[in-house]
Formats: sequence, structure tokens, C-alpha cells
Amino acid sequence: MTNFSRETLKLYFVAGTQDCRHLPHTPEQNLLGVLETALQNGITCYQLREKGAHALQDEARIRRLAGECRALCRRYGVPFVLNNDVRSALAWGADGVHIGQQDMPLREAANLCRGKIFLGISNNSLANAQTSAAAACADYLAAGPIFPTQSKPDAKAPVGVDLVRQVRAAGIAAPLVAIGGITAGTAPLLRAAGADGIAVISAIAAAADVAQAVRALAADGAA
Ligand code: TZP
Repeated sequence: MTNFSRETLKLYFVAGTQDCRHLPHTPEQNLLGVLETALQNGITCYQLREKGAHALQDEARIRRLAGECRALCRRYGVPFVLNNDVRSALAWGADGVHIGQQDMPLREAANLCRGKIFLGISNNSLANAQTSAAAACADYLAAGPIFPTQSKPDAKAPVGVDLVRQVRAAGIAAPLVAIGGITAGTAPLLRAAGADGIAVISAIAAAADVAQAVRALAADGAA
């Protein structure tokens, strides 16, 4: 199993082709170009999240893309995570998988992943985080959306930085990443509140200068 630690969460880039539609090439070229620049400039984890009305729909094409993302991540020594689908993550050689509370029973996911790939679980409330932590099945927890987000049309209401504080105040010590509307400007608030790292889509995928954006987000992590 790929080494996973809190450090893995420092600057976690999440994206699919739907997040790079402003770019001029094919969906795959757009995403792979952004991903490679992000890898060169300091992301510590990458999740392929091919989701929504503008995502690729063809399974074979998504699988091919996942293989290309994985190969790129390997080259830079960064874990490759697949969104939502535990069985595909295992079959496609991902290092980890990220699921929501509703994607699959948490214990079933944990049983499938144990000893093979790491598992991350989304949490929108302290109650969610307590359930995830009590099941002791997740390698990391994600908390969010922290701020309003344009990247997830079905996102729940923003929970604010406070959710990170609440999770820590409740004694949940699991590796924790904050997600949702986070920018280089707000990243320090999340880290100060107790998050091990931040996960972003648009702060990297939609940046005019991806390299500069990643360095700005990563600089805070080094502070
Ligand atoms: N889960 C909660 S918010 C979110 C996801 C996948 C979207 C984050 O995207 P952005 O652009 O960083 O707000």
C-alpha cells in the first residue's frame, strides 16, 4: 500500500475534465496539462473527480484517462486517488479512493480498501465526522464545503472554518483536509483551525497561472 500520512493532505488537488473546460484542447489534454503543472509545483495528492453534466461519460475513456493521471502522478511521486468508486479504484491501481457518506456503507468500503489503498470520506457536519471516526475506517476525513463553491452544483450549505475547529475540539485526531471555496488567502485559516491540509478544485484548475497558484497555496503549507 502506498504510504499515506498527514503530509499527503497538505495541498490536495481535486479535478476532472469538467473543471478545465475553459482551456482550448481536448478534455483529456486540458486536464493532464493542468495536472502536470500542478505536480511540478508542489501538490501533495491528486484526486480524479470526473463528475457532473460536463464530465466524460464513456467508461473506457474515463478508465484511459485515469491510467494517464496515475502515470503522471507516479512520475512525481504523488498519490493518485479516484473519486467515488472503490472497486474501480482497486481495479485501476489507484493509491486511494475518496467517497461521500452515501456512496457505500463506510465499513464495506473500509473492508475493501484495508491493506490495499487508502480511504478518504467526506463530512459535512460534526455528526458525520463522529460517525466516520467511530467506524475507524477512514485514513482521512474531508470537511466541507467550508466556503461557497462553484465547482459542485449539488454542494450542501457552507459550514465555515468552524467545522474544522469542532472536529478537533471533539477530540477527533484523524488526518483532516478542508475543502470548498478555499484560496491561498483563506488556506491559513484552515490550517490554524487544525486541518492538516486543504483540498481545492478551482483555485488551481481555473487559475490563469496554474504554477503560480500552486506555489502560493503550497507556500502556506511550508510556513
Ligand atoms: N466537495 C465539497 S466542496 C467541493 C467538493 C468536491 C468542491 C470544491 O471545489 P472548489 O473549486 O475548491 O470550491
